[in-house]
Amino acid sequence: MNARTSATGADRLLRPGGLQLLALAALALLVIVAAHLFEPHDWSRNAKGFIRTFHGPGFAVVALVFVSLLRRQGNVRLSYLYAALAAMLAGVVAELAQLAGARDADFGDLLRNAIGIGAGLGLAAVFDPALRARHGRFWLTLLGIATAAALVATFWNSVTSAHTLWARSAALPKLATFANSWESGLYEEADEPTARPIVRPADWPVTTDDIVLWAASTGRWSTFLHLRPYPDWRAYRTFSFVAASADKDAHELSVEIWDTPPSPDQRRNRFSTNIVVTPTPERITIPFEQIAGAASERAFDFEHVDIVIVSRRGEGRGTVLLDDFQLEP
Ligand SMILES: [Ca+2]
Repeated sequence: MNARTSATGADRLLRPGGLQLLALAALALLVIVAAHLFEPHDWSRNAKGFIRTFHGPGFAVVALVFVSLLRRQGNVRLSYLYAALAAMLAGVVAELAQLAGARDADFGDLLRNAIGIGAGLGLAAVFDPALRARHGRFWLTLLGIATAAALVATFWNSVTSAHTLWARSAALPKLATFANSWESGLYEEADEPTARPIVRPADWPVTTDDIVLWAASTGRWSTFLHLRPYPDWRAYRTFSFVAASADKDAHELSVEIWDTPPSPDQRRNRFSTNIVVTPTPERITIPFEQIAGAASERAFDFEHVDIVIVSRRGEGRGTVLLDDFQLEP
């Protein structure tokens, strides 16, 4: 007797036919495209970055689901091949859909997808009884190692990014002290690659930790720090940090604090002030009333503070020390 005709309803669900597979694939594609077009405008930059790290893990799950469905159809190797092709194709369609949307299409994303798909399929293959019966210990071990490497590569960014987000909120009211390696994830966007944490000088006023940020400029208007701070500042009244010239000259710095526009067609509020730093370290304090004064057509949004930028005005070379960015009640 034909096993298919005697299949129970549950069996049929577990062994879907061609039409059901097509319907499931269409549904999966819809979910994947929707996830790619999801762009919450008032999220902080780091939170947006965090959801982007789900590219690899998302496609690992997609590939795992695809291959589990296809494996019930029969041919073992073809199931893996078709699952890989279907998942890659879904990724390409999702990237193309982004061309019309707010987010950018990205070839790097396709590479991350591919590694994620490899991780998902590898995981399925390692535990696949048909493959385990067919291949020897050597190939299974090799597959296991490759799968473990792909899984680490796939989940690494999500884990470190989640840790940075968690540590950043746990560190409040400190915004950046430069003493923790996770903080580098908050200011890595600085366009001057010359900023680096160093051991604090002997006479430094902040003694809660031993590290300050040393930053150099080589030309005009160099950005020393491009900080993506914890965004919700509503419980505080003052923003402050410690700064000093790291050479014998005084330097004029520009401090900018931007909020996030509530929608892409609205402009952000940009607070900007200039300060002079000398070799003697000083705490620069900026009350929120001053920042609120920069608001144009809407109030400054202290719930969604986006970026703090410290840059240098003027020409020529200059080095500064920055430390202990914090909020105060
Ligand atoms: Ca410090």
